[in-house]
Amino acid sequence: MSSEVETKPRRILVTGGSGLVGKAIEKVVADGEGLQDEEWIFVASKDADLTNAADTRALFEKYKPTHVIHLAAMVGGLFRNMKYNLDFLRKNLQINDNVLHSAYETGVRKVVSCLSTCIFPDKTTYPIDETMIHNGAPHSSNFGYSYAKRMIDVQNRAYHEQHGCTFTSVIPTNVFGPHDNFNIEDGHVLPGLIHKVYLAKLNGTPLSIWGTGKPRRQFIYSLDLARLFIWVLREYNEVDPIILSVGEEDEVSIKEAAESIVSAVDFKGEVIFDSTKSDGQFKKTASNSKLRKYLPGFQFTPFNQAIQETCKWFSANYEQARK
Ligand code: NAP
Ligand code: GFB
Repeated sequence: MSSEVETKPRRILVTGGSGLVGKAIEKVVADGEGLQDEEWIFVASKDADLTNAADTRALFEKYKPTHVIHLAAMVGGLFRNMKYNLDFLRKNLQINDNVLHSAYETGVRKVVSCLSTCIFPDKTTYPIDETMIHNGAPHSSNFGYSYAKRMIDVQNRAYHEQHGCTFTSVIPTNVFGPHDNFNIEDGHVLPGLIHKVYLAKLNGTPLSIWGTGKPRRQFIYSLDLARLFIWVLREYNEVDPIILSVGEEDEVSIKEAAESIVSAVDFKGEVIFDSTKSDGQFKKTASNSKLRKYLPGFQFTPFNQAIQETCKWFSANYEQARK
């Protein structure tokens, strides 16, 4: 495992710093995983609209980062993607091109960007691995987001080939945790169900799980992903992406995930399945064997414990949570 040539001090700019993953990295750094000679800067759209090239360049001129963790994106669950594939495509293409080009122009030493396990080909063999990103069309529900994200991998290769840039990317599976987007229409499944079960318990109404509950997902706790991101920033120097996910054996059905939430909040009411709603992709089982080669001993937080912590956070922060 070669680590980047030690060049200190480091000023690390985290785009998308106010979001689910950004807030997790901020907490892990604040809890002591930051190093003496690292300055961490977390930015959001109020600091710069990264769809705007001039705003993006001004942000990089202002902070002059040596390293960038690039999280900023238009993000959403299945149902938001199905509604706005063009917006997901255009906005994410704009954000990614502006961030990567400003990083190159201002001499950033390393950029770690973010793909997703939902961008892989829909018709594929399993488990999915890092070599398969471009082997076919993504699922129709989120083709806009998927193609924009796949281009990050192409851009990284182009900056490396033409300018020798160390621009790489990680491929997280579905992420959840505190500071998620709990909006029921636009958010992802776990925050959506956590919000719905909170209201069902409060109002004595049934919990509605969308779809059949049969699709399968691997879920990674945001705080675990944060620790892995910091490792990638410091130690991983391949241009090729690396999947950051729990193992195939940790894949659960949507129904099982919902049962974990119901038990975490001790919901006793009726649970119904609304099969008029789409199931989306049935599965996107990803292999984490490349990660395991680098970090054989990394411990993921047990799923039920992570669900309990997230439900507790949501209930304690209901007023200010994104919903
Ligand atoms: P999130 O909670 O929705 O946060 C998105 C972040 O991007 C926010 O800080 C937001 O700033 C910022 N942003 C959005 N548009 C922007 C713009 N035009 N200019 C500047 N900043 C902008 O997203 P997340 O779940 O943390 O996702 C972070 C990264 O992980 C994304 O690249 C996403 O594609 C990837 N990912 C997420 C998942 C998942 O399940 N959540 C799975 C795989 C990969 P404001 O708060 O100011 O709007
Ligand atoms: O997290 P999610 O919205 O997106 O999960 P994907 C959708 C699955 O959960 C479908 C079921 O099978 C839904 O029928 N589901 C059940 C629900 N109840 C709910 C609910 O209350 N809310 C939601 N949202 N789903 C996304 C991609 O796919 O994965 C994005 O579209 C992104 O681009 C994300 O990359 C990580 O996991 O299906």
